[in-house]
Amino acid sequence: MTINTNGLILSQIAQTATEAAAIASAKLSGFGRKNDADQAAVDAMRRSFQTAPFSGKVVIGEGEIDEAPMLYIGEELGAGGIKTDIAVDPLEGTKLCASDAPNAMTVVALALEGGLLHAPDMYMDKLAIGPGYAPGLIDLDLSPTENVTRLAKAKDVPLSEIRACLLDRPRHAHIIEELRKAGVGIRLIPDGDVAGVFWTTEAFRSGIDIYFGSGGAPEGVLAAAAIRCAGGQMQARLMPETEQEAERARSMGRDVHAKLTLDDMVPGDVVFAASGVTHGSMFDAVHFEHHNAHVDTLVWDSFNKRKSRVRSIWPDA
Ligand code: VTB
Repeated sequence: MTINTNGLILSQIAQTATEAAAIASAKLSGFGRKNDADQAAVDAMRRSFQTAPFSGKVVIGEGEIDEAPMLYIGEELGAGGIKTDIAVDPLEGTKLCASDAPNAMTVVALALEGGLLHAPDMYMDKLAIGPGYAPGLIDLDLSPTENVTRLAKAKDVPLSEIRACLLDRPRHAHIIEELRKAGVGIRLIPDGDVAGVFWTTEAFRSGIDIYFGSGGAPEGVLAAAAIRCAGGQMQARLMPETEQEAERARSMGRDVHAKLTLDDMVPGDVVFAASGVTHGSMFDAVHFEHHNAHVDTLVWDSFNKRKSRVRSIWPDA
């Protein structure tokens, strides 16, 4: 067994960052203060990156430098070491956390420099399934009916045993209607499509086989990191809504209408880590007991093809 030390180092850095952010935001779960919960996650994550043994640069973060003082795109972090691209969603589902609703989590993806698509902040259409299927099984250019029919056939189950996940938004009404007609079950989520896509990587645990619909492009790249690690399939397409957004996509070297493959979004090896904040389909909530914080984390390291589920206990949290 050859061990890739970059994968090991980045796994540790990613895990520490998602755990620190999860503990900080969990202290504010259920208090109706989504901005405070988000800020706590951002502060904790940034602090953990500052002392980490790498030379990191944020490529997907809280926004441009003029709109986000911390973890902004281009911010350089770390105590020196491997040149790393950082993608973060310090608190995915700020509203979920504020109302102590299920599935708020903290997310980090780390790749060597150039290993992650610098996705502009706009909508992205997403389609994803987990591992174990023949390459090319699903396609964004096929109808939802065709995609679920192919999936059911490949899984050797009736359509009624397929579960699809979508963000609960009026813009998805036509997909929902079509999937209902096709006869698959649907989980509509109020927020958090990184989790929605990520769930397909462990359908046996989450109950979700396929993810459909549009959400944030940065969230799409983070989710693509998980799909890549898991050996699943994902396609996406940027959805600029204004000429300004289209121009922004072009200026970042993006063909606005191109179908993005997993290799376009995550061209290199990557580490994906996520920790649960509130309880949910993949994680337990952070649990505080006798000043200790118990945190549930999943770390995936494609450098070493290693997946770890970790339950850490942090003292004096
Ligand atoms: C999306 C999704 C995120 O917020 O950005 C969504 O990718 C906002 O979408 O996971 P709407 O504009 O439709 O509200 C999340 O759900 C949570 O940050």
